[in-house]
Amino acid sequence: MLGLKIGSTGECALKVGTLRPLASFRYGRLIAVIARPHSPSMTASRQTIPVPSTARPSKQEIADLLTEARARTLLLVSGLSDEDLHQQHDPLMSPIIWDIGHIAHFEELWLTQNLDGPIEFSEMPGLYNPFEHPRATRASLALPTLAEMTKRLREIRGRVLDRLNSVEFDERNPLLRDAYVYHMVLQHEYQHNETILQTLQLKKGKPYGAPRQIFFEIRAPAWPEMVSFDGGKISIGTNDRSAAYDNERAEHIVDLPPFQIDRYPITNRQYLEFMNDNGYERKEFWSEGGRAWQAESGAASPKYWTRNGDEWITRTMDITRPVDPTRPVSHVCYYEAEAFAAWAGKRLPTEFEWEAAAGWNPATKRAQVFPWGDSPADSKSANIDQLAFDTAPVCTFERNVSPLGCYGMIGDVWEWTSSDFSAYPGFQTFPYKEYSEEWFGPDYKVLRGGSWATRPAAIRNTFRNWDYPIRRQIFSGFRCAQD
Ligand code: AVJ
Ligand code: FE
Repeated sequence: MLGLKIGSTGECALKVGTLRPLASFRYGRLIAVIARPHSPSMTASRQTIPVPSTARPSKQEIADLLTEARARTLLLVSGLSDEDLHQQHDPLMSPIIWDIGHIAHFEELWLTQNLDGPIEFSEMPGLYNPFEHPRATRASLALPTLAEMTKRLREIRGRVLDRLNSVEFDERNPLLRDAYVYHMVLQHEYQHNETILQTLQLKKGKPYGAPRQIFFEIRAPAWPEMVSFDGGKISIGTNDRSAAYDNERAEHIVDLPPFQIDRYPITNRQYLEFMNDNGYERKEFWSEGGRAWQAESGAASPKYWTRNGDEWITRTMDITRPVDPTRPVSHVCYYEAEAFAAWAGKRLPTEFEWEAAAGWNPATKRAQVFPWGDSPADSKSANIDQLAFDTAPVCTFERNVSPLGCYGMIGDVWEWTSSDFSAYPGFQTFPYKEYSEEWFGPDYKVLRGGSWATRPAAIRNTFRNWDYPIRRQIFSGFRCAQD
């Protein structure tokens, strides 16, 4: 019998507002990270970002990861009232309490029921089944109070850990091989954390008091320039079956013509040049879809920007300040990115060009998992893992550079690409069609690279996110390419 340190009766679930140090992760409010020029450094003990250490983690590691994921979810919502949690802050988003319940029931579905016999995703309890209730209607559901929900979370987690104790990692079962299903459930909680953060940025009433632990210093602006890719055959996607999603497979060779791509994401300074040059008014830069979006939204600046005299100010959670020219532009939709690129005489990269720029290593003739190599992100690698609750000036992280010389491809802002979300050759749904397959098609554009709100184990060079081209409540920016 394997004695999990985390109790199997449910005391694993942390109380909202309290954080206990974990066996292998040191997380908590004490840890602060202050970025210094070109070497973000810690003011407290070294921070270990929780990602599975091996393809085949031990049961203890899995339990620790589950505990840590829950502690983070609860940290994000710890200052919120029941009203904050139940309110529909925006028609695009669920009430936060719904995300929390959905996290728990998704976990129950995959880590208890499913391990005792195959289930369908559609067996998710009605209340928390995303397909039965569109986001805009979820506030009218009979959702429990936080106290009731916390109890529910604890009960489910207790059963999950009990089941983990007795599970046999049968390598012939693709769900259990390399603990895939555990990695999937962890990534699901991480992804809903980012969704919750989008809601918190949209929050009605008093702005969200973000529990910030990472702060950045003002930095000299990056000189915008492009780097060249010579063209040739590169590998796209992965065959990994321990953590990657079905839409990242199969690994395949793509022959890319030469192209150039921006060394940095587009900064607010560059975006302001576009705006000051009447970029929003000059129809020649806008596609048909872009014009329709402009007509419908009336937008003429990134979301969360407001004009104050002759200055632009922006709000990030509870901080309102002048737009920082050195940070990447964020909260722009695909059409805004497309129009900027047209104004600059450029275009958006395809997702293959993006992936080549992020990870292709011409010296080894292979694709790296991350821009800096194959080792997972830590707090020195990139602006990632939420606790900055903000973007960082584009040259804060010296290590966050790819073999081609592109900075900031992981973290800070998701980057729009020109690619539709579609299946790779040989695609096979695994383990449920509602994750990827249902969304393939021309309605969605692919975004790459994760944002500051993404947890490290939910991002890698091959990871593909997707959204409608009109969406900009997501933490989205872009960089440009050209032939
Ligand atoms: C990959 C971010 C588009 O939020 O719709 C969460 C992630 N899938 N629960 C989404 C997801 C199932 C998904 N995105
Ligand atoms: Fe989900």
